[in-house]
Amino acid sequence: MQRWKVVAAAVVAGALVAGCGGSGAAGGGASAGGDATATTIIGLDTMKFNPETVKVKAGTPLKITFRNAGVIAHDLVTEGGSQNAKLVNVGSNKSQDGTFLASTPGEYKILCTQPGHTEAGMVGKIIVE
Ligand SMILES: [Cu+2]
Repeated sequence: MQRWKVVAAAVVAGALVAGCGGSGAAGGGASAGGDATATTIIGLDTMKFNPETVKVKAGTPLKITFRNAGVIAHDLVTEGGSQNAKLVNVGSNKSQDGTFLASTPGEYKILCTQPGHTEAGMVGKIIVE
């Protein structure tokens, strides 16, 4: 039992390191108004996503790294894409990766589905061009 826990912790640590390397290499997520294929979105206890808007070209998979910079749990769920990110119950200072893909230009919602958060304004959008 103890041994299993150690192995599991090592796997998680490895995944985190790999995740950091991946997003660093892809970069570009923060470039002003540019198209992104990988981006990091921060969740805040002020019921905001930062950034609130992300752009991507139609048919281009968008890798989203969602990092919770708050104290309470947050989600990042996209809607309407042919592939949606569903990152739920991300704890304080944790991050999760997901992929959004849409082939039809338009605006797609990003929601935090924790109780009351969408209603409190914890929404964003992906503009598919
Ligand atoms: Cu939230």
